[in-house]
This record gives sequence, structure tokens and C-alpha cells, in this order.
Amino acid sequence: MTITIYGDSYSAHCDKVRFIADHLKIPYRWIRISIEKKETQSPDFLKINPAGELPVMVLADGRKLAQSNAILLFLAEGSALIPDDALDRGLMHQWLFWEQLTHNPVVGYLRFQRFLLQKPEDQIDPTLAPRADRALATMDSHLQGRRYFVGERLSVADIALVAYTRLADEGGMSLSRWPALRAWVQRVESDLGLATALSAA
Ligand SMILES: N[C@@H](CCC(=O)N[C@@H](CS)C(=O)NCC(=O)O)C(=O)O
Repeated sequence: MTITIYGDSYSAHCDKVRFIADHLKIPYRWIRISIEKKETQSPDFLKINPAGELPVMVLADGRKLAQSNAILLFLAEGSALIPDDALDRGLMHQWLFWEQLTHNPVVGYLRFQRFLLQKPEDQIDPTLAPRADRALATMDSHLQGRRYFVGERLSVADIALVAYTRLADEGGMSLSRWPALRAWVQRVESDLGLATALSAA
């Protein structure tokens, strides 16, 4: 049963879905929908996801799933990317919610403003950079003495968090200030078979 993933490499939320499917060797068909060309708001796409957002996954029988982390959890079901221990599973969810509610709205959004929209600094909310620094520092502090976010092995939490974190440099947030975080990005990229997106320290 081949799944279809609607995505755009413009969005690291879409990258995450590709990363996990490739890692788990799950076959899929990738259909590119351009965010830049506003194809996400076209009547045809809104029939697939009325929220007008990528990524969306469609099963062979037509059932659909949106929200990147929900898709990751669905694809990872039954794999080693979901911890066996109940508390570790809780911690994985803790980091997935944190990624959506705290990390992405600052780390992902600052990159969007600076790198993709090329906005001049005086037109960017001045609270974004300190909040992004705080999110990255939180990750670095958690990773002191740890190799992965949960249970000392790669989980869905690492894949969700690495997607925008590895692109932080593009948003002017050099990870050289956070060595444990930087080392973790490279570890997860290597586990996933990705070339590093980090610039030289
Ligand atoms: N919480 C959602 C966020 C999805 C989202 O915001 N997608 C953006 C790209 S990162 C999008 O498709 N935007 C379409 C638009 O702005 O028209 C997820 O994790 O999947």
C-alpha cells in the first residue's frame, strides 16, 4: 500500500516526514505543492487539507492525516523509534508538543523571516531572537551528557526536533554556541543518512 505525501522542501515540517519514511524504508509518492506559489490555498488542495497546510499524508484507501508530528507517530508505529518504556513515550510526546508550541514558533519562524522572506532586521519582531536562543539553550542543556532526547536512542522526538534545528544557521542562529546541540544535530543527521546542513563551526 503506497502512501502519498503532499509536501514542499521549503518547509522542514515536510522534511521530517520524508526523513522518517526514508529511515524506515516506507515507500511513498511525493507530490510537491508550492507554498511560495500559494498552491496550498488552491481549491484542489483545500479539498485535501481544508487547513491549507503541508504536510499531508494520504493512504491508498483515501484516508488522510495532517500535522507533521501526527504523521511521524503514525509512520513510526511498531518501530524502534517509539520507546518501549511508558514514561519514555510520555517524554517523547513532551518534546513533540514542545517542538510545536515553543521551538518551531521561534526557531522555525525566525528562519522564515530572515532567510526565506529576507526581511530587514527592523521589520522582525525583536522578541523572536532571544526566544529562539532560549529554546536552543534548553535543548543544549537537556543534551548535556545525553546522545538523544529520550531513552538514549533515536526516537520520533529527535527526528521532529532536528528538522528545523539543523537549519537554524540559515536563520542567523549559529549552533556553535551550543556544542552538545550541534553534536546531536550531526549525530541524528548521520543516523538518518543526511548530509549535514550545518555550516562549519
Ligand atoms: N503544525 C503544523 C504546521 C504546518 C504548517 O504551518 N505548514 C506550513 C509550512 S511550514 C504551510 O503549509 N503553510 C501554507 C501556507 O502558508 O499557505 C505541522 O506541524 O504540520
